[in-house]
Amino acid sequence: MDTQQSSPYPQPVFVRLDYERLTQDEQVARSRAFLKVMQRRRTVRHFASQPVPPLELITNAIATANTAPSGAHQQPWRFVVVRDQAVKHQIREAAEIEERENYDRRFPDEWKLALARLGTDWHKDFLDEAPYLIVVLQIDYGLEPGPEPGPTERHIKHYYVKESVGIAVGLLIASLHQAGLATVTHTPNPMGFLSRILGRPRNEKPFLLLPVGYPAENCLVPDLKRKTVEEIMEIV
Ligand code: IYR
Repeated sequence: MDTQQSSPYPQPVFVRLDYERLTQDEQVARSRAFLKVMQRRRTVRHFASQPVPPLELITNAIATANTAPSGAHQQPWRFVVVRDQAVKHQIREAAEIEERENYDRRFPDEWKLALARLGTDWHKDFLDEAPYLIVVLQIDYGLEPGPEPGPTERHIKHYYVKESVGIAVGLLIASLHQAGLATVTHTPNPMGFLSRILGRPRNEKPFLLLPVGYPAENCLVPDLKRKTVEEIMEIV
């Protein structure tokens, strides 16, 4: 029997890989240059409100995030760019309510101890100050419209949603950084208020909030050191 004919699944379609083989010297040069750029990335919590970076930098970074591998190529992500001052302020007010609760009541001492060297607290001025807030949402399941709205809609299961969105956010941050922009990965949990303020559909869940902009003048960052590659890498 011809199994290909009888498969209940669609046949895959293949195209030739677009790939350019580099010389080893070129590989090493590019690899070192990228490392050098990325080693200068720092999480920034103080932004200049002006100038506003060109929107194309944000669009290109989101297009770069969209190149991430994802479970079954379902690309279970959505990026909402907030640049409206009033909406940013609404987000700040709602985030600070949650963060105040977190720092005052919800975080155990152990967590506050771990955070101490970052110098963070419930105040989130950066949500007003950063010219852009990128709200990253995970799409937990696809929604295919049925013949009529409501219960006839079909749910399509998505796979490895958190892993896929996490990888996409890594690429997003790398793109913004190499374009000369600063970010902070902010998760003012619980983040349901973002769905409400931004009117997101029920299959989208906030994953994180990424304020983006130029660092404030004389911006300070915590004096942190990274682990060395020897500490994190093992060769077997
Ligand atoms: N989301 C809180 C607390 C916080 C938690 C972790 I883990 C951090 O690495 C940094 C902060 C806040 O943004 O303050």
